[in-house]
Order: sequence, then structure tokens, then C-alpha cells
Amino acid sequence: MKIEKADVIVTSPDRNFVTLRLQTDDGLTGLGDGTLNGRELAVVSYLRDHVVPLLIGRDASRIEDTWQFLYRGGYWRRGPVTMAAIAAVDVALWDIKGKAAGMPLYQLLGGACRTGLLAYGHASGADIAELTESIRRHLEEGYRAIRVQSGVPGLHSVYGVASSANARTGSQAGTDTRYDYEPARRNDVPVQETWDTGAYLRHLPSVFEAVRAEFGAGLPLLHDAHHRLTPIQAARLGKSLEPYDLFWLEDCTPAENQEALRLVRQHTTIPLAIGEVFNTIWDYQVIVREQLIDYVRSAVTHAGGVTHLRKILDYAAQYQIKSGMHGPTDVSPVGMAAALHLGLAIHNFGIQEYMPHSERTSQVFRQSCTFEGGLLHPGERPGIGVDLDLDESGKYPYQRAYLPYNRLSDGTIHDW
Ligand code: CS2
Ligand code: MG
Repeated sequence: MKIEKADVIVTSPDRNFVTLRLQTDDGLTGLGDGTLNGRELAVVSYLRDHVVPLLIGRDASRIEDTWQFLYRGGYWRRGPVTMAAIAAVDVALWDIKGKAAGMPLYQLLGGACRTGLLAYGHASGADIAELTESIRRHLEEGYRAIRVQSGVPGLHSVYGVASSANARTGSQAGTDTRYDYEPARRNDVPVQETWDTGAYLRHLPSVFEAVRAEFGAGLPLLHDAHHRLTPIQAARLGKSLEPYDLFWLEDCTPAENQEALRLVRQHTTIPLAIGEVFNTIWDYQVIVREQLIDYVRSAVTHAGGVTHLRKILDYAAQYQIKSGMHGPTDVSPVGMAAALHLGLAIHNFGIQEYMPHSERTSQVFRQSCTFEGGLLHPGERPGIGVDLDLDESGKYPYQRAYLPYNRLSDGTIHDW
């Protein structure tokens, strides 16, 4: 089973995706996701110029060996571009192995540990009334856990709050208006937003107070602070949200300073989720060993594929830390499918982020996953269960798109 052909496919059905498609001499194909939002073409070049030439002729069944070859053999280790490229190869090889075995990937990983994966959806509102409406819509669509992001008085736009009112409150999952929620105003040049940490810290507890009053004590609620706080600010936010019993507080500080979380932990019992921008087990070394987090946020796509993320999650399992894999629409349907297979097979699954892709995206990537009763399932097709329609993908050329960035009122650039 030798790799005979390797193509890197860039398509932009509403947003950019980078997909590696491997083909073996016995006619099997495998797909892997290497999408890195806003830096997509760096992964394309890494794959096309430096990885694809090494893959041709390799034995497609040697997944671990290929992973080690690309990671150790490349000399330059880690980093989002390298690890997204390795992830694309890794997932494509797992897809091929599943097809060769005639089994869905989760069976190769040990079989299902549960019937489906609890997913959280993204509710948001410029104010409490809009937010309430958005949460209600998500509950109607079947979500059993909800991320809550809110506008802040005095700030024009806030990360995580959909840019159009229609996208915030209207429509069914999977339609274009719903899809528009997350992108946080992507543009061909980065849009500048204004940020005020004090206003945010003063406002947020009242948002959760209102949401709990409306929806009761039992609904799992999550919140993403998107790396904007200092350790002591994060500690204050955690304490002030404790009465509202959050499922997690995500990315409270810029977590490349892993030690910052010691300080946060000293002050609050709020569960912490970290790691969507991490890409190797080394990024988790301190925070897992010292039990400074409760959920690992890495996506298969950004953390070296199924092979490496499984190792991170097995390490985390020793400390009762669970998975909370990143799943915004910038993880492609291929990356999401891989995440669902892994989530089904590991014991320490926690929750899965879920933001349905647009109709156009779903026409390019034919998916077999289902979302029923609040639970995701990857389906039973051999491999990861996603097909790429090459004719459709060819209709949507790459479009440069950047995330926005923040400045404080005095002009200082702030953390994302
Ligand atoms: C976010 C992401 O889903 C999340 O938790 O933090 O939407 C993030 O903004 C994007 O993935 C950035 O590419
Ligand atoms: Mg996040």
C-alpha cells in the first residue's frame, strides 16, 4: 500500500480550507485537514514544497513512523504551520487505514466509549434580549450545552458576538446566516476593534446572572475570554462567575505562559479550558502535570493529527483532565470528522465544540456525521467518512481573509 499521489487542495466555500488528498497504488484515497485560519497558504507551501515530495512511495500503513519522520526528521519541530501540515498527513493516513480495514476510524482507535458526543453550540447577543433569543434558538435546535458570548456596553463589537443580528438570533443550523456567527468580521485586511477589559469584567457577571435566571440551574454554560486577561484579572473573573456554575471558562489568559494559571487556580474553582492555539504535548507539560486546567482544547487539525492529540489526551487522562476539542468552522469537515472519531473512542471525552458549516461547505465536503438530541456521531462509513467533491471545490478559489485585531482606547494593541 504505497502512496502514489498527494494533492493539496485549497477551496473557499464561504471560508478557506486546506485539504491534503492522498492516493495509494491500490486505489484508496484519504483526506486530511491542514487549515490554519488566516495563514492557510503557509501550510499549503509547507505541504506542497516540503512534505509531498517525501510522501510519494512511502508505505501508507506506517502512520506512527511517518509522523515521527515528519516531526523528528524535519529538524524544526512544533509550531502551528508544521503541526497542521503533519496533522493533514496523519488524518489522511488514518482515513486510508480505515478504508483498507473496512471500518470507521473510531473502531481502529478501540471502539466507541459512548453513544454520541455532547456538543456545545454558540449563542451570542449584542444585549441580554438578543442573547436570550439566541440561546432559545439553540435549545430548539437540540443543543444541550451553550457557549455564551455577549456584547459589552460601550464597545462597538466584541469577539464571539455574531456581526449581524440575523446571524445571532435567526435561522436553522447549517444555513448561511447561522454560519456567519463565528467569523468575527474576517476581512482581506484585519479589521481593527476596540477593547476595554474593565468594561468586560464589570459587565459579564450580570450576563450570566440573567441567563441563569431565564434558563435555570441545569443548562451547561460555557464562556471564552479569548486570551484577553492578565492572571489576576482572570482570577477575578473566575470568582465573579462562580455563582453561575459554568461548565468552563476558556482561554482566560494568553496561555503560552503556563505558570500564569497557578495564580488563577489559587483564587477560583471555575473549571478552565485551554489550548486551541497549542500544538504539541509539550505545550501541556506543566499545566497538565500541575492540574492547572480541566479541559484540553486542541483540535486534531492543529495538534499533529489523531496520533499526537491522542497522546496528549492520554497524558491528560492520568489527571482526570478531559477533552474539549476546538471545533469552529475554521476546522474543516475533515478535521471535525477526525475529532468525532477520536472523541468517541477515548475514555476522557468531555465535550465537543460544534459550529455547523455552511451549506456551500457541506456541498464541497460530503459528511456522514450526525447531530441528534444534542449529540454528535461520526457515522459508520469506513475511514473518517468525508468525501471531497473536486468539481465543487474547484468553484471556490482561495480568498485572503484575516481575523480582526484589538486596540485599547489609547491605541495599544491588545491580545486576541
Ligand atoms: C474560538 C475560535 O471557537 C473558539 O473557541 O476561539 O472561534 C477562534 O476564534 C478561531 O478558531 C480562530 O481561528
Ligand atoms: Mg476559543
